Amino acid sequence: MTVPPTQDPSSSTGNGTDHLIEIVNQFALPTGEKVFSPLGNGRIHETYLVEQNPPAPGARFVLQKLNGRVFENPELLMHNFGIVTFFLRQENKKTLELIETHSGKMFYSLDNSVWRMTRYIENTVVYETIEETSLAYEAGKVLGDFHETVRKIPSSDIKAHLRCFHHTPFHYLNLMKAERNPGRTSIDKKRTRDALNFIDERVNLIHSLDHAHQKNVLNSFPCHNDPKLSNILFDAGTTKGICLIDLDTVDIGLLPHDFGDAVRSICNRGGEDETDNHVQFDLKLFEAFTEGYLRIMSKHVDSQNRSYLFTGVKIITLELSIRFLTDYFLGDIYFKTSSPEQNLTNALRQQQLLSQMEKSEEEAERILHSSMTTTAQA
Ligand code: GN1
Ligand code: MG
Repeated sequence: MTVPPTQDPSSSTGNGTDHLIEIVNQFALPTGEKVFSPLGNGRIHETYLVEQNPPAPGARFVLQKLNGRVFENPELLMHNFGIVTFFLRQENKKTLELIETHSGKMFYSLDNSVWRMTRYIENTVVYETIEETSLAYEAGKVLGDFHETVRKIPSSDIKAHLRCFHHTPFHYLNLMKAERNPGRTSIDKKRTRDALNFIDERVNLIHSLDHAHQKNVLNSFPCHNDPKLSNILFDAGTTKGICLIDLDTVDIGLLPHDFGDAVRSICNRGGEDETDNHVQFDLKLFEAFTEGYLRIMSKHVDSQNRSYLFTGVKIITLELSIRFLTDYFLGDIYFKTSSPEQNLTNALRQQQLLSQMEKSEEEAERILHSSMTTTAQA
């Protein structure tokens, strides 16, 4: 399923988007009337497509209101955004292009909100789910290309701005607190008990990557930290992978987390949401993604990182289930939701996905082994 680039554009002269005009006017854009429309299905930010009216070639932009609850430090976030996009451009890789404000700032602050503008990348699509292995292969190349470039950035150039973003034990602790002190009155006792039991049975997994990191078994480097399928752009004509978007989570991180998050979303043919089809972890998509990724990155994936790749896949799936469930208990304060049960259902869907991953683990490890060997020889 693709997400259309525009949905019912509303004119800047009406339809409840008037407040956006003042914001858009802060950015160094061509003059003239603009139309706005909601863009994409991100769970965190408000995102709009801004188009020139009448349309003009190359005059489409993406306006985002950053979620200040999630991203408390926009200066550091935008610093990382600047460094990463600079490095990518230097290596002739496609990436997001920032539109500065008239006063040369990277974002505009208004009433405790932060707004940021980038150029819309034309002739591209994003997918919520895929079936074709060729797309999974392309997605693997996109993440591989990204890692290959950002690993050259000195870690000290990247500013830590995400608190414990992929520290799974931290999320587990938050879940325990939320369960004891929920923010909603009506709780589905049966389904939450099942979900909690599932998590409790996997406490070792929760701590596994953290332990490895503490023992310096896994080195950290600049990561995307949210390379899910819908954060990857594909060429609308050729379906070649273009680049990763949504760079707000760029921070120092662990390779197995990025690898895992991409696999979690790309290889689930059922999709992430309660309204989607049945969860289905697809080893053919896994094989294609892995091949695309390792074709570029195998020379940089040491034996330690290699041995934790599938752990990364499982842990990020469990972690997202923990985060959805926590948000359910807290009353849907973090993720955008469109129904009261969505967070709980989505938590259970990630658990179904993890169960399938566990059943496929032996085969997945075999694929990783053979892909490492063939790509190293290529
Ligand atoms: C959020 O912003 P978006 O929709 O790309 C979330 C990710 C989750 C993802 C699940 C900052 O990503 O961590 O994996 O939803 N981003 C943040 O769909 O929390
Ligand atoms: Mg995001």
